Amino acid sequence: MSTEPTRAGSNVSLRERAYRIRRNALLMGEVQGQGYIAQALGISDVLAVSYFHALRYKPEDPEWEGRDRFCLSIGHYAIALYAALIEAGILPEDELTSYGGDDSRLPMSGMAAYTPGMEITGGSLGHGLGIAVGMALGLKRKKSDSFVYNLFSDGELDEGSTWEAAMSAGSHKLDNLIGIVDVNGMQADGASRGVLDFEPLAPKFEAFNWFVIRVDGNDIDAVRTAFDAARHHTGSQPRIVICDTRMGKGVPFLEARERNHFLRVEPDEWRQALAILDEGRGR
Ligand SMILES: Cc1ncc(C[n+]2csc(CCOP(=O)(O)OP(=O)(O)O)c2C)c(N)n1
Ligand SMILES: [Mg+2]
Repeated sequence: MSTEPTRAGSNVSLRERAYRIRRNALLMGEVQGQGYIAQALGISDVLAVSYFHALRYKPEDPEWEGRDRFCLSIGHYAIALYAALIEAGILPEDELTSYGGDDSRLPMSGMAAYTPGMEITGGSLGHGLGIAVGMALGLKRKKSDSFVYNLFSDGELDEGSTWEAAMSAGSHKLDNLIGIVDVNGMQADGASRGVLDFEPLAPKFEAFNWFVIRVDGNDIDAVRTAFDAARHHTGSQPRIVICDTRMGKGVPFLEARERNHFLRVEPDEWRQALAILDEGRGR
């Protein structure tokens, strides 16, 4: 088997990819009438860079040994990952309408056993980084040059297990591990900083021997540059890209919602949201 990396299509812009990921997420959300839509819209730019710039994978062979692993620590962000996996050609587009249904491969909380391309099962917050540390250690022992990416949320910064994993990664000098934290400023109980104030965040990871970059997670060029810097950093240390994102990004009336952890969207609003996205396509 070829060990050449394969990325799905290269002649489509990252902005267009992000638009299509957002669109897929809205179409899935519409099936259920509600869901973790604001997070999906917020993280789409990061997912576009991940799947169409950074990650090495073969869409037709999601378990290809030479792939980079993309771990989704946050089970409830599954809708966002499905949207990206569909765009990447790892999941078929026509499965989108099964989202959240009985016997669907696309359950509302991510399950590795159900979904091609879903590396880990999330749901209980704070475990993804620890699993990613184990994967990164294992890959190193096998002399693999694959990277492990782990996307986790600012709510997961409240979990002690996240910090145990962070210290472990720094101690083991895991230069094949790239953390991505979505600092959208919100959690189920309201503003993140009102629950536990994790700022200043960068120095905390630096203290655990991580190479840290902080970026506007909705500035696609900045995210791409940050991902490149993280991957090509030459220090023997894990890397983290802290992404400040805006929930609901791309659909202003959803951005403006206050209780946005689990959004209920009225039937006519889905079409309005899609029309707004179409208007801003590629911008
Ligand atoms: C260990 C654990 N504690 C509590 C929960 C319940 N829970 C689900 S999502 C969530 C909010 C987590 O924060 P974040 O992921 O930042 O929320 P978002 O940005 O999606 O609003 C909580 C507390 C859980 N899933 N796991
Ligand atoms: Mg959050």
